[in-house]
Amino acid sequence: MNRQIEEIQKNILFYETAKKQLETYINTINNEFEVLEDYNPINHIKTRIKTAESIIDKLKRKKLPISKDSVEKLNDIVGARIIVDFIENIYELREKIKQNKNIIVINEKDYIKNPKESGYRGYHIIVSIPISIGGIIKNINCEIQIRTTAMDFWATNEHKLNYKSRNHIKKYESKWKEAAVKVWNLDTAMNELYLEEKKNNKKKDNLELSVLKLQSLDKLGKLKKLGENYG
Ligand code: 0O2
Repeated sequence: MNRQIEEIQKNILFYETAKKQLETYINTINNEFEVLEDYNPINHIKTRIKTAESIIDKLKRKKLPISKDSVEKLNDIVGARIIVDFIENIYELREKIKQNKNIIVINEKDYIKNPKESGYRGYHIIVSIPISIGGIIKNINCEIQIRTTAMDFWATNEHKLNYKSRNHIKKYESKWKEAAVKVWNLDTAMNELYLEEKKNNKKKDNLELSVLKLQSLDKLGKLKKLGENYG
């Protein structure tokens, strides 16, 4: 086991650097929302590098041999989780990520429209980040998970008690699914309110814009009159 862990740790510098890059890109997007938009949907951001034990667990679950090659096939050694307020924000954020020229999107999985059998919901984006160390360039795939606070509430609890638990008990699976449906109902109700607010704000913005336009036209008219008087 120790030798396998050593092997994995040789690559750690690449993963550490990719994690820093990913953090920079995500923070830029966060600042973009903060400065350029009226509303920042990002609640919080977490980044992590998968532990060697968790990597080995995953390889076993996927029935892959425990080797450097298999590890390099995993897309989520470096991961970021972004928690947003409402379902709609997930898709707004996805657009921002795709617009960012530094981020190369490899794959997307919409577990919101197609939830997992367990009831899990979230939006996963696999991105590739080229990292150059000691003359070697490696494209490191990283996983960005986007969830609402409600989805994260369910997933975090389920992860602790069920998903990773050695005492995983089948009879509780339906209870977790039921809880996931309840969380989803709450999430969609909140999302409807968000969409309503967004619509109202747009109307208000349009109205304010029209008033501003009228004011400018009025000023122009007055200026024109002044010009005529001097002409
Ligand atoms: P951890 O401990 O969270 O890191 P792939 O071969 O790439 O298609 P993979 O890598 O299993 O398959 O990707 P998938 O299924 O798209 O996403 C896996 C990650 O999503 C998990 O990572 C979890 O973080 C999360 N996830 C998926 N299903 C569930 C679920 O039923 N419950 C919870 N709580 N989380 C889930 P890891 O590495 O399995 O675990």
